[in-house]
Amino acid sequence: MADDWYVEKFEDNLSFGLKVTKRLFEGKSDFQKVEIFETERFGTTLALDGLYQTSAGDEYFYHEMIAHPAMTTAPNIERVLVIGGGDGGTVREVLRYPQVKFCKMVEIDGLVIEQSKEHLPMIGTAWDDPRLDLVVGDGIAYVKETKDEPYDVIILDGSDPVGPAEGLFNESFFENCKRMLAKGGVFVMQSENPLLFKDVFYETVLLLEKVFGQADPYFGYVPIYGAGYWTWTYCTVDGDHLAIKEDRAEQIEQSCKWYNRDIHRGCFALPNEVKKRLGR
Ligand code: SPD
Repeated sequence: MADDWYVEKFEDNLSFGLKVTKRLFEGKSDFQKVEIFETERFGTTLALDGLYQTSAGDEYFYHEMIAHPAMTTAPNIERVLVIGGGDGGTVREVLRYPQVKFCKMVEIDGLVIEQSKEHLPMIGTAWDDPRLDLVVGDGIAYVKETKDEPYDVIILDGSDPVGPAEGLFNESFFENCKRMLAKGGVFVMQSENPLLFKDVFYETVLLLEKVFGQADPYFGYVPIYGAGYWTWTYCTVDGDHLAIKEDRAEQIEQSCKWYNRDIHRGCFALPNEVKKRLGR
């Protein structure tokens, strides 16, 4: 029997594939195709609409980096909002901080949550945390309509800007997130790969800069995302992405596989081509 490979194709001349040992789930929600399978290299893996999202073996590269630069620098971290993140990895990292009193997660696709709970329990280890308020709903509508108190940190853990995540890369959505931030608050989002999704990356960072006044992309590595090279962008109106609270960071980095204070200080360094295109 021929080997089973899951292949994400980026361009006519570039693709990324993993050898699959077992298909665990395949289904279609109201929003997207959800697939979970076992891979030899990275263990249980989630893909949405044919695009790799996360895997048991490499998820920490992504989840530690989307959470900790914001969580170690925001003046307060009592109230945190996570939009997306249906596999549970981002809220797991947020809820590692005892200072967090309330974390709301708004994920549009209940099927992703249900199947992640079933097949990816090693990623979503905080589902039962009493501080978590899990809502299956539209994050765009939530930030537009909510009368909730402001949040200290807002994290957008969306998928790529196609399908249900398209409206998450948009000015009015960013304006609503800004409005919901407490003083000194931080908004952070995954901002794609500057090599493979060049236009999305630059357009997103420039739009975030327009809305928040400060938008600092930072760089890391996620093995299952094509070329591996990945970014997140840190936005704040009146905060500072390098104002690391040493005690908070020291406490958290002990349980991290990737994030530490050296990574934090280094990851905001901009490659020359990025500096040039962003006019910095
Ligand atoms: N190209 C895939 C980008 C996916 C970003 N979100 C991943 C979700 C992990 N919690």
